[in-house]
Amino acid sequence: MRPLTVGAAQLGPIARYETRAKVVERLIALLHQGAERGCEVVVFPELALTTFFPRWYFPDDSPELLSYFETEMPSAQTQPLFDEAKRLGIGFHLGYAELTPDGHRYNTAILVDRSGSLVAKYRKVHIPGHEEHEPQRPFQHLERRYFEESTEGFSVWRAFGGVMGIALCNDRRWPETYRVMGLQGVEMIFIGYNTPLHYAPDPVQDPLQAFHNHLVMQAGAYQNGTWVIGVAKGGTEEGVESLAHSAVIAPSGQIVAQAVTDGDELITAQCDLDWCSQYKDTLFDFGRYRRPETYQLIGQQKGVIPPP
Ligand code: CDT
Repeated sequence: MRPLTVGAAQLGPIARYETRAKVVERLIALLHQGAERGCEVVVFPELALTTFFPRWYFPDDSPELLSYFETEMPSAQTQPLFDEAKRLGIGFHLGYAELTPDGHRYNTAILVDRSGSLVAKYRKVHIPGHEEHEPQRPFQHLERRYFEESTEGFSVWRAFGGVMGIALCNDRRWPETYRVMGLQGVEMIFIGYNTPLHYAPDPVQDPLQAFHNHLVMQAGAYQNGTWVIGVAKGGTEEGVESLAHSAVIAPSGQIVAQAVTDGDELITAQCDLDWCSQYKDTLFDFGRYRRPETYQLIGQQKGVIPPP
């Protein structure tokens, strides 16, 4: 047994003008619940410090747009979270909007260990949505305007007694995300998400959001023999309904804990990292059964090229 007690700290809505201080108070309250339940790591969602601002169009130099980005981590406003986590001896995963000193903007997540040291930084690879203002939509999804696609790809890190990986929201829908980490021996993947229930390009998908959410994460977990911790910012935020359904998923693909509200809620599970090898060493023994020479198109080709 290599047990790791994990808390998935789902967040309810964050209002447009809610201060960082107020949000950090909410995160610390969830950390305290985590401490009471013996958590070693608490997982906060994507863009956990602010409202999901890509729903609005802002000109590039808008002060409000810039106000949603962090220029340092920790900052004066987020330091209390780092301090309290360290005092409690709990590690955490946190998603936020990052503005680098040379002006690059990424949708980022970090992993901090139980001693308060930064273990990992991940910048979102798959950026969904659109680049230009589309006023015919009930709300925007302008991630592609506000964030660059990271070229750094998917890494894994040794932490918490295992091999940890990070992906963010839309990344979870792509099998390559899990497989690239699977090939590096990942044992637990943290995935924060903000998923509006309404998908303007094809609203027929709206009632399937919860199904698709679990479908992709359960498949990714099972096919790579890894734990997946999916954590939402859910509920109705500034009039936009977003998916909750945070879940802890075992290497078998089974959901072992699931949120039952769409607000701030901590779900916990004791995750045996040794469970991974039961899949990695049998049905999904990559070294024995994979046929990469037959998959070359995956690494070489981006879009679909049907036969003539
Ligand atoms: N945050 C994020 O990546 N959300 C997307 C919405 C897709 S629709 C533009 C998701 O895949 O859940």
